Amino acid sequence: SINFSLNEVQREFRELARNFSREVIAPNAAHHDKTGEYPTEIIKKAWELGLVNTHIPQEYGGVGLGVLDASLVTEELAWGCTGIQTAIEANGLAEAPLIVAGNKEQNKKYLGRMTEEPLMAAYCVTEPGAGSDVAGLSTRAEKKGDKWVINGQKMWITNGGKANWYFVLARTDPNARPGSAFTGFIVDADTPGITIGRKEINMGQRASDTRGISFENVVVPEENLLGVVGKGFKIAMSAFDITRPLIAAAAVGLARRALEEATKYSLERRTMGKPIFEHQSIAFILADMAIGIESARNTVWKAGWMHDQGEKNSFYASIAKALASDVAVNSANMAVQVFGGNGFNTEYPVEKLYRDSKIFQIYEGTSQIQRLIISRYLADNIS
Ligand code: CO8
Ligand code: FAD
Repeated sequence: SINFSLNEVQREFRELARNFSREVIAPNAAHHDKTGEYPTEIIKKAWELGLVNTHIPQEYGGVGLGVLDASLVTEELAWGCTGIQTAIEANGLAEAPLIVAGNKEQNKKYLGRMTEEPLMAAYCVTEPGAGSDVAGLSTRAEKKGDKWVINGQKMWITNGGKANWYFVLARTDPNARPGSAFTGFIVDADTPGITIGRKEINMGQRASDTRGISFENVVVPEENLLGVVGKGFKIAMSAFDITRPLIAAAAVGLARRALEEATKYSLERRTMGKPIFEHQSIAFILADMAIGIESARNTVWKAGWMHDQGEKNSFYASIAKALASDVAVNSANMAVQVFGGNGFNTEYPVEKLYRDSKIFQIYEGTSQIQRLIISRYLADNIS
């Protein structure tokens, strides 16, 4: 049976996140955008309410939300500020490989501590020389005795300077095909040999902490190897099955904010003797935004629901991510248009939404990469 209604627990979680976003995130968003200051206090409060690390299973002290349920929380947090939400969600991304492949001891140690203290974590895959082309990574890990030694550089790592530990993907076999050449490791951030770069100054989502990180002879114990040697590429990809629907949920949250701001403004601002809402070309912009938001949310829910049913959802996760990112960028762009000159000005909220929206088409796999995954699936599933 198909059912679009939320149960009581889902409604409660959404309400909790909505109120927190309205009362705590949104009023502070402009400050963190202007200063680039990391929203430590806000994250701490969100953590106390159970709005951070939502995927951690209950056996490790977490709330154990599925992807669909988590998407309800993410959309609300993103409504308030996607910079702050990205900092929060990066924890979920770092934790996903452990949820996919971690053993009990690893999960107890590294997921467990996230539920005991408001700590951050980071997912380190991208490098200066390879982002879309994960198979082209050059960071390597070599076995020396009963330890692994990691050398290489990572780039654009969200929470890079704030993390307590990292998920790191490194090449362990120079010759094997991607599916067997890489291994995932959990690396404590205070391990000698790790150097954290400066905070990058980005176009948007400026509350979030993005950095390069270099690894020089970083020694990692065997017990921090995730899953099986050589299977890291698949672990890293499987993490995206969980997190791409959530990135898409965040894009929906941003688009919804843009629509709400634009609708409100269009009912107040008057030209040619009437509110601009009464000019059909403005009203139809709002209608198009609503069409995009409703359809994107449906793809988010479907991709999340499939994952929660134990089905492989990569195709649907990429559809949700590609669609919602485009909807976010278009909606923010159109909100600026509806605001006219005020839309271009930092005293009004929509220019930030426009700057913040662009990254959705880039991180967690660019819009081109989502289309690559979608089109490959079509070719592989021809009847
Ligand atoms: N699940 C399991 N296995 C998979 C999956 C999957 N989803 N996808 C591929 N594989 C397997 C394949 O089956 C194959 O296995 P085998 O070798 O045994 O046949 C192996 O992995 C290699 O797969 P491909 O042949 O498809 O590999 P390609 O080199 O052709 O490339 C992609 C695949 C899809 C292009 C891949 O490289 C990709 O996804 N690139 C994009 C990278 C990306 O998304 N990076 C994001 C980094 S994180 C980030 O941006 C976070 C930002 C925000 C953080 C805060 C908010 C959360
Ligand atoms: P490239 O891969 O060099 O791509 C350049 C252009 O070419 C893009 O338009 C791309 O779509 C296109 N292109 C590339 N290959 C193909 C192809 N085969 N077919 C068609 N078009 C193609 N990474 C992490 O590991 N962890 C993080 O926490 C993280 N956070 C990030 C936060 C921010 C703010 C940013 C900017 C990036 C973050 N990233 C993170 C990295 C992000 O995932 C990559 O930037 C992204 O995957 C693109 O890689 P690239 O920048 O190397 O671009």
